[in-house]
Amino acid sequence: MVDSRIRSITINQIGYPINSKKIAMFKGRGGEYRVINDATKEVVYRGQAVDPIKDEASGVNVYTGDFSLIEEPGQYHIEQDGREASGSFLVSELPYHKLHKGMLKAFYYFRCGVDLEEEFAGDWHHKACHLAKGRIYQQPNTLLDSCGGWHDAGDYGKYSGPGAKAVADLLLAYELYPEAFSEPIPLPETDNLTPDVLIECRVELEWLMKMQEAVSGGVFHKLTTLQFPALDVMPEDDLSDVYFSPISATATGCYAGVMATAARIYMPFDSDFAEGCLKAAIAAWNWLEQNPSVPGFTNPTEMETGEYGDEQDLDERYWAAAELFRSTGDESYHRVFQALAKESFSKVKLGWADMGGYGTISYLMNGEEHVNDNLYAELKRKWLQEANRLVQQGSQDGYHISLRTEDYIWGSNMLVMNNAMFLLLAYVLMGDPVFETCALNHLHYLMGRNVLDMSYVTGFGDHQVMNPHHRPSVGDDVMAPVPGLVVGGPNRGLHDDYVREHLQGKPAAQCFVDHEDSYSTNEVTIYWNSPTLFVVSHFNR
Ligand code: G3I
Ligand code: 9MR
Ligand code: ZN
Repeated sequence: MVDSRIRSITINQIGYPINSKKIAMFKGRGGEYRVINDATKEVVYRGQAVDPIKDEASGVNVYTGDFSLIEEPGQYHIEQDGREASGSFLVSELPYHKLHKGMLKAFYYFRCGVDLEEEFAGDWHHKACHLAKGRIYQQPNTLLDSCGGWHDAGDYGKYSGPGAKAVADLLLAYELYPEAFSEPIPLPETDNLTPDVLIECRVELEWLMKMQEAVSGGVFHKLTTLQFPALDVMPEDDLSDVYFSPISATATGCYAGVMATAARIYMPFDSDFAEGCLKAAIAAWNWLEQNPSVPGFTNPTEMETGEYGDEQDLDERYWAAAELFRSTGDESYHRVFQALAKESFSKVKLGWADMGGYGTISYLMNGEEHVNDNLYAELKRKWLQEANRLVQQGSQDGYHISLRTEDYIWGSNMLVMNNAMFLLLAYVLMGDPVFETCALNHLHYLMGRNVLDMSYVTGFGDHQVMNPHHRPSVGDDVMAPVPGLVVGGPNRGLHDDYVREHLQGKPAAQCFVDHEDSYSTNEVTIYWNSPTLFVVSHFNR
């Protein structure tokens, strides 16, 4: 049952792994609390909520109650005299098993160009959408196949760079944590040989291949209608012409990066496909070499859909060089990578606009003995420095996450989950459990341990998002939204009319509303789901 009240004792609404730190947050007041076993109604633990932090981002005082001593699997809740009890949560070996499957299944729901059949999509089935050919914006008489892939978000646009970021997260999750994906979802194509995550990523990769201009190797920045359709339009009813926008260097760099990654990952499963990915990556790389300095993408005048503007393309080139080197061992990519590493752009970010972190981690994953050891040491030092900064930030935050007040921007939940992913990569490099614990705190925030007591994932948690800005969820006749979707989260910029009218003056972390009109706080995207799936994968093994 979904509860609409905001409770002041907040927890991860799914639960806690047995061997992890288990902490609840108490808003406004500390003191004695009790943990109750739901089944037996017995008090299994008494503790004190202590150490208040005056939390600027949330605008409240937050006390913590640590009940890590509970190690008996079960379903529990927390009570404190004089206020409403917390929600119920699970303590178990692998509490995020269902969440993990749901988050991977979410990508299936984002699929474009195929029937989502009832057998797999349940209540959220719908007919195939966006089957028509797309027009090249600069040559409107040329029509090309544009079918397939995933919708980007609550709209039906398909954007190359963000699509590549999402696939990169999933492939990295699979590369590091294959055991997390051992069980089929299942998907229509499940064959019990290829992991479902690779089946699902291939849907996007095959669409991305259609975004590459055959003659030049450059990649169209995006494929969208000129305007967004109305909010209640189902995908199969969105029949306006779609356009391939002009090529961009950022899209081409991302494409080269993700195709080179795929070439490596798919080789054991389908060598023809893997070789095709490598060819595609090299063709994109050649375009980049021939176009060393390109202005950032801006929407052509009549196009009002997402811009994904990004002036800096060196980070995408850096990622591409790293992946091409890693997948081929060819020193020429290594030389370019080393040269790009001297340029000034962030080497430690994982956003759709900032792909430098993917280049760095790819290089580090070669192992010290296979690369330039000075550069290896320098990049590793940078990674650890940033990870330590995040831990430090988390220790000062009322809800134990690494966002500062100014970080509550559009898609703040991407920062939450990117930072968690970043910390887990630091844990892979260093083995220091501090990074793992801090990463898990970010998942606890996402799943309800936050000032709004809100699970920011549809379909999961007892106080979950119910009204995302997501056209299929608005346009269908089903009460519940499509499950497994991560929404953008609090955005202090108040970037849409609904929040401008209702949330003036709120603290940053409270600038969120579960209303379908609030696209700047309550939309969903593939690249907010993807780092979350990475993080949940780590904890699902
Ligand atoms: O980076 C700056 C930061 O330096 C500054 O302090 C802060 C202050 O607001 O702004 C930051 O920039 C923000 C940027 O996202 C960061 O990624 C912008 O304000 C913010 O407007 C921008 O929002 C983007 C939004 O499109 C509007 O362009 C989101 O990241 C991006 O996820 C979102 O993407 C849309 C697509 O266009 C269309 N499809 C749906 C999708 C999700 O809403
Ligand atoms: O639905 C659109 C969403 O996907 C975008 O992220 C957002 C910002 O570009 O725009 C939304 O579309 C709105 C448009 O910008 C303004 N009029 C209302 C639209 C939502 O119904
Ligand atoms: Zn579609």
